[in-house]
Amino acid sequence: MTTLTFPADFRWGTATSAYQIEGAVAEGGRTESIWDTFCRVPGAIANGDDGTVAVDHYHRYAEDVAQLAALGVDTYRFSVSWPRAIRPDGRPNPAGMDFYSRLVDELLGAGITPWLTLYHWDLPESIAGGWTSRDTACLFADYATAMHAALGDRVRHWTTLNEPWCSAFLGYASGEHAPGHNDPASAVRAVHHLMLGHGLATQALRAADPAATLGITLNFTPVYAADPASAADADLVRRIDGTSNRMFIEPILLGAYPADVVADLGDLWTPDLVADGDLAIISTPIDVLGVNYYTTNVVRAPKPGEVPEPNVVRGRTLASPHITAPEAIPVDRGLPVTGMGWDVDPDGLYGLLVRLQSEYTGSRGIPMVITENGAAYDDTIGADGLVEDSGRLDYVRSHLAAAHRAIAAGVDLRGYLLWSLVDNFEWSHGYHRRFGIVRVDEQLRRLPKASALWYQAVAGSGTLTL
Ligand code: IFM
Repeated sequence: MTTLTFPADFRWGTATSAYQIEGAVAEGGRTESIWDTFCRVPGAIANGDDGTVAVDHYHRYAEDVAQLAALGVDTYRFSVSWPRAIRPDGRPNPAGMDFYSRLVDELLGAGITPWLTLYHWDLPESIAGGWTSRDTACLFADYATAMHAALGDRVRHWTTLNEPWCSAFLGYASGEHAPGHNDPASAVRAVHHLMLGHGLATQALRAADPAATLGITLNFTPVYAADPASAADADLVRRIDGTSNRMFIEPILLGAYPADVVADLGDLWTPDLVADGDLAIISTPIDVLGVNYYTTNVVRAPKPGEVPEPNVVRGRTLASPHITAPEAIPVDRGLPVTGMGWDVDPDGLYGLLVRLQSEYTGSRGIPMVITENGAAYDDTIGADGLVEDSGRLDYVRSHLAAAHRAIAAGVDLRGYLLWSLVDNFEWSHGYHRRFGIVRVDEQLRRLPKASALWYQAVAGSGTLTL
């Protein structure tokens, strides 16, 4: 048996997002988000599920904070629903602000640090053009300012965006996420306007509160060549890594979009897209980089005559979200997979953290926090009523061991926020993909799983036993 000890000030927590847990979509003056409307598109969401009730966190937030307190974690990452907090006319919605104020007070009362994400995909439906419109970036900064005015006296950790790759490419290219568009040109515009929104919001928050901890959460998916000696495979990796990973971190930390990605995008990258001064705004210094990691991919080029599988969503053939590498063929490595069908690859997390530290964050003195990591598995309930989720527990244990290895190798990693506290609405997969360490049953009762009891011991001791 080996026991790994994490740094004494390492942050332990869990994460959720508003649309996935809150429900109460028509209460307290909340207006519709793009996810409310997208969920009504026939076939968009498995089983016709939606976030109308979700896990009713809006009404049960105190119970959920009690679950966090029982876990003994010190940090909770949640997101604010923009259409709950801000009215279509741009003014704050008092009932919405009051909900988040009560949530923050409940957390602080339990000794838990609130880690607030401003945007986890539920854009107000009332914003014309969504992220294809440059104006949305300015509205996002106004929203950040309003949230800070309401909560800045108690919230010290602010994340602008969660996973802008998903917002842009799943929302506007593959159509798998709201608003469900299939237009690569719109996806590219969305990338830049999301990045600009991040920069403008960071500037607004910094001006309001120079001492706050500001950052962004990016989802990184390392990609490897099936044949390291193949130039064609290597070029696919370059292109996919470009649009999945480098296109988001480089404007923020290096102040420029990767030139090869811009070249690959060709006419999709229109001359009017980036205005003078945009990259200076986008690269406004941040204090922490949020890293979401779930899996890695291996790809190969098609053999002569081989036709790649089309990317089919809801019966329609779409442009691949990897719009610069639609011919990439995923390779099965025979690794264990989660309930999402994602390869379990903890070494990928280690490699990612080391790469981020050496290529991007280390020289700039920016620490990282894992703001999401976790796994969906089918739950089976034992005779004693406990969910023995050994698959999830093993997943988290192996990834924590990889994180520890990265710290030992010199990576400045400051925390781990497990996705997710509770089972919730897993976007186009609906409710049957369960990521929670606390089960939510049909009556919306909360029941800690075996992984929760285990995580409580890990977080409480700051040690991991292998
Ligand atoms: O549930 C999502 C979350 O909203 C964003 N990151 C990935 C999770 C699992 O798919």
